Amino acid sequence: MARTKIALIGSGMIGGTLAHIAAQKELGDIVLFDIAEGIPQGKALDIAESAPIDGYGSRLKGTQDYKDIEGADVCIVTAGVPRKPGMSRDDLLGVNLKVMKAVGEGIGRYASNAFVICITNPLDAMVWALQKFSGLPHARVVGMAGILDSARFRYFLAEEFDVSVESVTAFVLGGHGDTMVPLVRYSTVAGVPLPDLVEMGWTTQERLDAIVERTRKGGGEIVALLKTGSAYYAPAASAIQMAESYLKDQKMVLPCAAHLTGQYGVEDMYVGVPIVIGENGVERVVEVKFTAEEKAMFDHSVAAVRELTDACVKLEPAL
Ligand code: TXD
Repeated sequence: MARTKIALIGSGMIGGTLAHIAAQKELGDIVLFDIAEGIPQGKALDIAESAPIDGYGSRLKGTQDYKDIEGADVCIVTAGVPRKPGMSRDDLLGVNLKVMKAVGEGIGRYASNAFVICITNPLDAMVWALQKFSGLPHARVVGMAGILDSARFRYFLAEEFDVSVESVTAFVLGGHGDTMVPLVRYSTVAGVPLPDLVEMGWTTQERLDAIVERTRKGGGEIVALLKTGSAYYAPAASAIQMAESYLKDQKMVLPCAAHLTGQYGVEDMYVGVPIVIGENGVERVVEVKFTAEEKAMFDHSVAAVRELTDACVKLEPAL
């Protein structure tokens, strides 16, 4: 049987962390790709040198050549540039859109059977463009954001209630960014919804609202602390969960940026919704009912994503 191959396109902070986790979990052999010479090779070698100590058999390789991703089963894309001082969101969009073009073409040429997970920001627009540039089916191109956003929400809630993070489930929808929609009604401690917990006196509405707000700004909180970059441990863990659900056909229900074809009233856009990930990629989009207030928040978030995809089309009319 052929060995499973995982290609990491972009070998920066998240890419390197992805390689380390994937190796420790023995998810497959790992190819680190980056345009920066030496970085993917150095990280691959460093992680490979820890294998005798930790005892895993994954093989690692660093490369600047797309040919090396040939036949990959999973591709995880973090390639791009972060926002630098003086750079507008549109500047970032333009630069990373060009990166998605190169990456999409590389994947389309050498790894057209892969399950592709995009992490590059602005996430919902980049995964939408990446799918088009790669030509891969929508069911095999997804974006990572919701797992991270809900993990942050779960962590903050677990701290608030002094319970295990594993007893907390959370439901976060919409685009990745300040307009994301944490759904308190569907978020629970051991099945008990958050509004009930407020009634039971576990917390107050004000404290819950503050936790929702902290979740929305969770990425910025880490950037403000690190100063030189954005989060990478939790984003990498989130993408690995998606890859694992696909490779092991676990059929986990996970909040991800998925292509919508009418669900939630959205056409041809990638937006964060709960999906089932199994051996066929996105096997189902879970469509829940909204209250009027939730629908308004979701629509507002979708409009923000639409603005970004429209900006992509202006820059790349072929999209
Ligand atoms: O929830 C989410 N989706 C996110 C997204 C959470 C956290 C961070 N998020 C975004 O992920 C972040 O805004 C970035 O767009 C990506 C990757 O974050 P990371 O922290 O890993 O960024 P780095 O360390 O700058 O790494 C990016 C690498 C770097 O090594 C570049 O040399 C490389 O991308 N790069 C390229 N590789 C291949 N091909 C091309 N064209 C290319 N351009 C840059």
